Amino acid sequence: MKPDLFQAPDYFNLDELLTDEHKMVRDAAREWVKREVSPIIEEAAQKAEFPKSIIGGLAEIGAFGPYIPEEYGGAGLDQISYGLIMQEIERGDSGVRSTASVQSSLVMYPIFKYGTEEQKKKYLPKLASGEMMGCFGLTEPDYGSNPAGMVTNFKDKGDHYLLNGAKMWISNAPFADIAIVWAKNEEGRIHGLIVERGMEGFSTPETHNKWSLRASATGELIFDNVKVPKENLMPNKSGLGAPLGCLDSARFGIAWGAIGAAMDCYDTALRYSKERVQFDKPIGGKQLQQKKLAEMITEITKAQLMAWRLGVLRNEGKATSAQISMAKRNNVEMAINIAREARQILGGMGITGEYSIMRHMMNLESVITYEGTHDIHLLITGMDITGMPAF
Ligand code: TGC
Ligand code: FAD
Repeated sequence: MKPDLFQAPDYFNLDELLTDEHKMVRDAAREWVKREVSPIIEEAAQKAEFPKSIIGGLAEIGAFGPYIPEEYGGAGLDQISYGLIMQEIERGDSGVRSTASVQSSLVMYPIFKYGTEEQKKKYLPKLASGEMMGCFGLTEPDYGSNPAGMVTNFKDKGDHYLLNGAKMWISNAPFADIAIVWAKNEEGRIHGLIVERGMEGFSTPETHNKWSLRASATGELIFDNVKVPKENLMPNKSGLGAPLGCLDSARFGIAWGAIGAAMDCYDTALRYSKERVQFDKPIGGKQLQQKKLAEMITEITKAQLMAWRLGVLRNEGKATSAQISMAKRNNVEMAINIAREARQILGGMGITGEYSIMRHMMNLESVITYEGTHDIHLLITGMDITGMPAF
């Protein structure tokens, strides 16, 4: 892969909207990605291996629980810092950002919000340091967009719960130490359970042959009469709103992360267009290529503004789930369109691993599907403005 020469676009001087702390956090993440992710990510993706060596670095830049209070090992940062960290990591690779998103928003967040004090003390500091890794099991083979229909269930057996069922498409599952599992009790009410690797009857087979998110490990969670201690149930919220509340946090991170992937594709294509000569001139001097590049920077700038405003609203506790859905949907579509256009600017070189664009493009096919598909987020906006669910 070519050396990482990334220069972040900031067409509307958005840095002026950031505090010194935001910039410090962002720059630390940016430098770390250049130093530790860019040199190894192409090979990891080609080999379809999650690069475990980066776990310690992710913890050091505050990517595990950026907004979890310091007393539980988190970085105690605000939502914009969280977004900026996700942006920088996804600039490197969506799969690496996935690992951080899952750990922060889908594992640490539910324990912090819905767990007992004992659960917080037991798990959060180790999750923040990367000593322990987690995954989040909501999706099932027959219930993806419609998680309310889940069949994974647990029964009260007096001194423990007995858990049965299966989850699929679970990021980090193959190596996670714990799984946040959403399952129905005997009354059909959804609860979150903390399932630990090593519990008898719990297995995590890896999903192979992915053309997307190849540097992220994906797997199933199988529960065959797993005895879960009663103290592993998170008691402070139940119902579908509990997992969906975690998704709000993760979708917010993706709205920022997708900008990172788009910025990397744009920056790569811009540089290439100035260097690549055809018909005796750099292709960047041709109107057709300028149209592509000008539209890219326009769309990136709009997405940056939306993400920043959403961050302000989230810091004030005012962002709605529907606003988060709109930002996730818009920014991921923006990124995937930019990746497709940027790849064309590189011609044949665009399909090789010499450049990051094709990897981003394939990764974004997962990002536009997980955490709610593109269609589901449109229907969430539709429901919000009309008051009528059309799912
Ligand atoms: P509905 O009846 O609308 O809602 C049920 C209850 O949930 C509440 N609620 C929310 N709460 C918090 N945040 C949200 N975003 C919420 N959306 C809804 C709602 O108020 C209600 O509460 P209550 O108290 O009245 O019971 O539910 P529905 O069954 O009609 O479904 C709505 C729909 C389709 C929007 C929802 O099911 C959905 O979002 N589906 C998409 C599923 C999804 O996103 N799955 C993601 C799996 S995790 C993943 O992909 C991780 S990838 C990680 C990575 O690698 O980065
Ligand atoms: P389906 O729900 O079957 O949807 C198929 C198509 O039908 C889509 O185009 C969808 O938009 C459309 N559709 C569905 N319902 C409607 C409707 N009502 N109206 C119109 N169109 C509709 N899940 C987890 O729980 N944890 C994870 O860590 C996780 N990681 C993932 C990692 C990867 C790489 C991938 C690919 C997925 C991951 N997922 C995870 C699962 C992901 O959230 C689901 O794939 C996603 O929610 C869609 O579910 P599905 O694949 O079953 O598609």
